[in-house]
Amino acid sequence: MGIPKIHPPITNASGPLSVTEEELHALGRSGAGAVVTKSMTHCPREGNPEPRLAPRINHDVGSINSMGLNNLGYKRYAELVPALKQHGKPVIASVSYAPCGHDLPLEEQYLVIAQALEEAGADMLEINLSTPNLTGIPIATDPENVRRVMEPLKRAIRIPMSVKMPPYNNSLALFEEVASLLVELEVDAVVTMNSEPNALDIDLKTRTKLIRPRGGYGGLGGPAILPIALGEVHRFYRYFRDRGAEIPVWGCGGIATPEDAVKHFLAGASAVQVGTALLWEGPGIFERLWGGVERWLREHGFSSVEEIIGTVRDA
Ligand code: RRO
Repeated sequence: MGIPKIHPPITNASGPLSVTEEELHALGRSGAGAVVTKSMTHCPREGNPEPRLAPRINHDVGSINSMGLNNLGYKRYAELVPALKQHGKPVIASVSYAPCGHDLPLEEQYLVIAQALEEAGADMLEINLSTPNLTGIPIATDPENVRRVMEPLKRAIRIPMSVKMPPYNNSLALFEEVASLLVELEVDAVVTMNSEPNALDIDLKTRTKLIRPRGGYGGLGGPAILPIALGEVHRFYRYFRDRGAEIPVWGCGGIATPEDAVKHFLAGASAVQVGTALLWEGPGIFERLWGGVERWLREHGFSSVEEIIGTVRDA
């Protein structure tokens, strides 16, 4: 089964404003090309203690979060899917894992959730292998974990599945290992990147850390990570292209303006996701971003995003 058409090729990133029924319907009504749910787990979760989100850090360069997988639990999201599909755009269910009072192993939790959401009619699954906020070490930092989660899913699930990856900029050997595994596993798309793990910021007036969980460390998102995300997108794009693997790369990280989105497309993204800036601006952001991307394309003599994907030139 092919990937659903995402038009415009701009969606929310899983997490911000995508937890509750109301938030998901607001995304359905917005100019986003798809609705992506908050990462869901086997059990409903309240998430980490507050304060767990610093939405605007250090001159608005980004956000730091340690939400701790606050979500309604997969059964509730499965119930919501049919109504969300009424908005006429793909519903992408983000699937994750957290320990939850029983001993169902990691890969079985992913499988149970994925099967339920497929049955509920989700158009696609985004397998989140990269939350920084459980242990500080994203699951996909270990290629064995990627195999352990994805092999059973590939055997059982018929709808398309993307994988949401952490940044690999500080370990290119690990990147190669994981990228080759994703080719072998024939994933349907790669979403890169999740928030940059283990960031910290400080309020100078009170001399306190901005968030409480995990010693004040959380995932960094927003404009601060744009260049890192572009590096991740381009690296995956080239890796797949050079090996003839037709795996689309969806860019996520640091998009707050139409020009940021255009940079992601030039680096190789065929769709993009918006997290921190969605939090700042609300679901109206999708029309602003897409309007600006269309204007940029027109002004530069292009008639579609497809014409610019991966066309960045060497300096
Ligand atoms: O809920 C979170 O703490 C969280 C998740 Br699941 C994720 O994938 N990325 C992130 O920055 N926060």
